[in-house]
Amino acid sequence: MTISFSAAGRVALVTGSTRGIGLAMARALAEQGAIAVLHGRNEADAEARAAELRADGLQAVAVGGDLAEPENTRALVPAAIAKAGKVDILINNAGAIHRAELAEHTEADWRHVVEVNLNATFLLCQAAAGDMRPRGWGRIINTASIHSVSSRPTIPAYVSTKHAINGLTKALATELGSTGITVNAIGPGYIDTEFNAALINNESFDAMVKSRTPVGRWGHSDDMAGAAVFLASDAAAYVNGHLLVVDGGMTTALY
Ligand code: GCO
Repeated sequence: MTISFSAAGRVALVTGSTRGIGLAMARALAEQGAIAVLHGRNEADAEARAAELRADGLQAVAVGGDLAEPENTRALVPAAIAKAGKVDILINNAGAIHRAELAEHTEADWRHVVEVNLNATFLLCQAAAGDMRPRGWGRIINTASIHSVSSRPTIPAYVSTKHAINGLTKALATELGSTGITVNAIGPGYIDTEFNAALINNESFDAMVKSRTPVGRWGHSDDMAGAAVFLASDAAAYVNGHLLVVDGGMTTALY
């Protein structure tokens, strides 16, 4: 048997893929032969990134919509199918975070993070699985976090939703496994994207990340791409319900 990591002939919808981890994953899947469906809150931004991929000889189209609004979320898989014909691979990467101590963590902030990180993921899994099912093949990859298994102060909504993503991944993996659809999660460690600018610019946090991560540095978006290509491939057909932590060893290290 030849092991294949190819995504040729597949359509991969990656939410939140105008930059950072989502863009790195979408590009990597396109490099493996997939049609990448890029997504951003603003469709024009996603289209600009898609044009860059196409200029590099890759296949890419764009969809848009703020996933804080359920009607946008519900429209996303149909929009991807309209542009690319189907969805074989769904990567739920779009995420929100609110950093504030409990007393200042407003109900609106809590609900926004829950909507984008958890509710939208559920709705997209439901819609994409409905499209994958008749073909008997599908890959759903949810973006979890090291905070799916741990925590830190000031991000209660984020930590709660990331733990829930781990649960949702397992729940759907058990339900869909017999249909040819696998459901897994990737748990990034501390990655040096714009999303974490506030942490990167905080000298003591930056030093903590470097000293507590066995590989000695922040992760890069490209560090997440290999895990995505693997989980999206035929080679990962028997990997189901797994949380693949990609954190340079941070959650393993207790000094
Ligand atoms: C924060 C969070 C995240 C982490 C992520 C790791 O910014 O407060 O810790 O953004 O980088 O949870 O996956």
